[in-house]
Amino acid sequence: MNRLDSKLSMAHFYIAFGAIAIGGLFGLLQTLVRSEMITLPPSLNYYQILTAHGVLMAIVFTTFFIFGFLYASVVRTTGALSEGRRRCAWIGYWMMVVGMILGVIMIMLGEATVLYTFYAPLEAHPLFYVALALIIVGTYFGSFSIIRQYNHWKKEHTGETSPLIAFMAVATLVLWLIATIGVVLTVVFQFIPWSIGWVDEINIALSRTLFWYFGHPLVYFWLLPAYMAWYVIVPKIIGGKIFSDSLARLAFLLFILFSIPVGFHHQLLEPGISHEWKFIQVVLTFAVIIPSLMTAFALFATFEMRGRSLGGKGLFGWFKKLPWKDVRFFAPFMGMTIFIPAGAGGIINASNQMNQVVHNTIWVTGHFHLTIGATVALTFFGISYWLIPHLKGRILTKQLNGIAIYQTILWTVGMLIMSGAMHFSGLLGNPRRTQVTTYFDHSVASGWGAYETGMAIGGSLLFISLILYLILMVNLSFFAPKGQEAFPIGEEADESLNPPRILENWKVWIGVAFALILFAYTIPIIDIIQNAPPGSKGFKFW
Ligand code: HAS
Repeated sequence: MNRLDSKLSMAHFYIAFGAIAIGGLFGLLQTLVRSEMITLPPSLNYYQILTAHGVLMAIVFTTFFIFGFLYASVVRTTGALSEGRRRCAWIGYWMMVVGMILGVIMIMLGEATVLYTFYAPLEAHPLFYVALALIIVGTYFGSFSIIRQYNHWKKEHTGETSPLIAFMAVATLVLWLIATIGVVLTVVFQFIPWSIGWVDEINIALSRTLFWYFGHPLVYFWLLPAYMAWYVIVPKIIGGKIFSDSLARLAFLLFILFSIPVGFHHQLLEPGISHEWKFIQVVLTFAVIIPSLMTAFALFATFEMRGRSLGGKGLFGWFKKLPWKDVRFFAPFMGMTIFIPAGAGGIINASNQMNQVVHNTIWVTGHFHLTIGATVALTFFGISYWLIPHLKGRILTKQLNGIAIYQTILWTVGMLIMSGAMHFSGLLGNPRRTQVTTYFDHSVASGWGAYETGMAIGGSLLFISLILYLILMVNLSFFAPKGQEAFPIGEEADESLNPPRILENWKVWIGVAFALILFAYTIPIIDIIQNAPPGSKGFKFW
């Protein structure tokens, strides 16, 4: 990659590392406070650091890391960005940085203690919502630059199939662009006027519906870059092949179709939405599981083919042949393994009856620490172990690789302990989004103590792992020996197969996606607006 594009990607990664460092520290503090091992100084309150943790980890770390990775992937496979596209990307970057700084300042001033989902009627300072809007508009500049780059490649290579990873980057951004319509509408037309005081009340059901229209595809915006690495990069690292290029493209397209019209599965316990529409969106939620099952199938196939080609015998002999000592494979593999129980948890959440048991309990917090905090984060760690040295002209030495393996193990074990404790105590009814609750020493609540301690132990291991990770990142950025670390890009097992052209007909897929969205959302949203109860004024508790 040329120097200018490397610089662009690295600028995103530096912010991502800063965010995970501070956000991770807040995460540790939360587990220690909840388990009553420490009390915070009076200048900080639990909900403030909970908000900062959520925003820094789930919004800032992910978005900056993802854009850094998407730029690198597209540039690697379609060539350097033009001057104009690079400028556009930098404009987006600076908007995101300003938005991020503004948002964090508002949180630290105690003016935006609304958690990362900023649910109404909790009200923040208007500048917090402006900060969110800036981050999103910034991503539009970045998306524009990447999509233009892809289109340019397509024009110059008429009739050819685009590089798989560039196609995946564009699919991820198409999903993002359609999804953010919801959050932009609620932030611009509901939250900003309400927080400034231009209107007194907010329609809560509408704001949450628009939020979750965005909120669920948001989780696939986090997941799809991890899938890009699983489908395209991991096969090359293990010396194998991509099982099927067409299957991978189809999986990404199915995410565009099914990840958006499903937001009601986050609102199954909310009033004001009829059961029929919740039922329809639950059915669609089960449809969005299919591309993940396809992914699991394709990955097993890739691993088995490679293991057998190395002489693995019997039903599972191939398993032992995989390169376990290479962190570029080991870290994402741990992410995949954790995604099996994490995905099963998602299926439980999506099942209406079982959602009644787990909703608003710390089970859900356990679910998303296994998905985003483990599956996605471990894959991102795996990516950074080769991408950072690649961009900085350095190499991942054997010694650094060894430390990175320990970092991965610590993160995996820490996350399993912490999330396991969250899942179990959630089943007992332990609520999420609360500091500490004993319900006047109720017998069930007193059993949570052990789980809270488990969370603190898991959280502490995670923090140690995070420190190791940051040390490695500093090393790989500035001190590791100079050299050329590869940017692995896999090839399809059967290269004679050409993916059907329909897979790159974006008009068809975006058209079907909008049809599904209109079907799933039009009537319920009209209903929410027409039959709205009186709106709510804002509340600031902390
Ligand atoms: Fe979720 C809540 C349903 C996936 C993140 N989810 C959340 C929240 C977050 C989140 C952040 O239906 C909380 C939001 C909040 O603050 O309120 N989720 C699902 C479903 C899936 C799912 C059905 N979630 C994710 C992913 C996330 C994520 C991915 C982040 C990246 N989720 C829900 C529901 C709620 C929810 C409800 C609301 C709960 C409530 O009541 O509040 C599915 O996409 C999962 C499908 C996944 C699979 C697994 C496939 C496995 C693969 C690995 C293969 C492994 C290999 C390795 C090859 C079916 C691909 C081999 C290994 C060997 C050992 C051999």
